[in-house]
Amino acid sequence: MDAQPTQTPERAAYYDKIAPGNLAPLWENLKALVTPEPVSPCQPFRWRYAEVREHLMEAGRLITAKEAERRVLMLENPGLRGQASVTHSLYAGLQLILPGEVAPAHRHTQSALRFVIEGDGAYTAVDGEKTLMREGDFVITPNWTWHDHGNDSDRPMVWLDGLDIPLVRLLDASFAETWPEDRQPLSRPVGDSPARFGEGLLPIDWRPDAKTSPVFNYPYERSRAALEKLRETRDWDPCHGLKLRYINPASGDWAMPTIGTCLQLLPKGFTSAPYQSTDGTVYTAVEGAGRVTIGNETFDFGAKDVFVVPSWHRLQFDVDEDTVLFSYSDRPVQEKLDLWRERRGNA
Ligand code: 1HN
Repeated sequence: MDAQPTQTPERAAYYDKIAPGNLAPLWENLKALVTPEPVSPCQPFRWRYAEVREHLMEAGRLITAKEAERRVLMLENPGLRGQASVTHSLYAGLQLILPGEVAPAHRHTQSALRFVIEGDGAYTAVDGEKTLMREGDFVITPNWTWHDHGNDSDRPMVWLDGLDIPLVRLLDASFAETWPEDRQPLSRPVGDSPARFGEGLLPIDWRPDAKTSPVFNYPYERSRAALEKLRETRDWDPCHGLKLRYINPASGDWAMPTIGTCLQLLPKGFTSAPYQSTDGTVYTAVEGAGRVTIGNETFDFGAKDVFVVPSWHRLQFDVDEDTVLFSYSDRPVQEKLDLWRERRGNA
């Protein structure tokens, strides 16, 4: 099982002979293809927000949001440079919209999430409805929905974009269209979706026509309050502290079909038990500070920093303050394919 086949001159000559016919011997590749545990080219990495922010503000002087279509610095995994990938399946970027700017309307088959890092009051419009965004809000652009962003506030707005770009590329399923004008027409008032879908109620005859949650803004104020209330029970998970997943209220499933999103609280002084899972995960801290060990690398992090934990890398937190982490991964996809696994502690 462990030994690779022996290399011989005859075999090498044979491989050369069959190569022009687009043929290759499985037996020379089997061990690398079917590994006993996940082997990922992704590497652990942490981006310090203060450093990326400087580059982003410089980009703000180099190009407008309109010319760029989306003024984003991609967070590329150091093991996947040039592939617009933060993990093998997912993309991350930091997007800047300056006061008065518009990022013009388009739609695509890739699903997107926005997690607001800085600013207050810029909007995104999704299929005819605007939502205003504040720090810590988790906002969804479901696949194939028209979306444009604008900043009518007086401060720069920065958010973390998470998309399933590499996954859609793997499946060769990308379609995109642009709207003829910068802004799409609005057909519903601000607050319409939260009223219809975000209050534990649903319109009587409404049936979902898509897998993505019809709630497209999960305000931080409410998610944070939930965590704060739950801490009273001291029901800390040794690996996760207190961890909640964002759901689609119409199905109870993850809020997005391809990207799983969570918000968790680690109390001041908490050291987590080691944890591994097959879903490479992107994290950003909303509040707090501490250290994260990913595989055999330790990074310190503070609020607004972003870090990536590749598949099956041992993850451990050690925090100095109450720390709130937002995270996203491809876990919904892996679960549906019966591929997702986790390992808790050193078991
Ligand atoms: C996109 O549409 C947005 O709408 C952001 O803000 C990042 C990266 C790749 C492809 C489409 C957005 C994107 C994107």
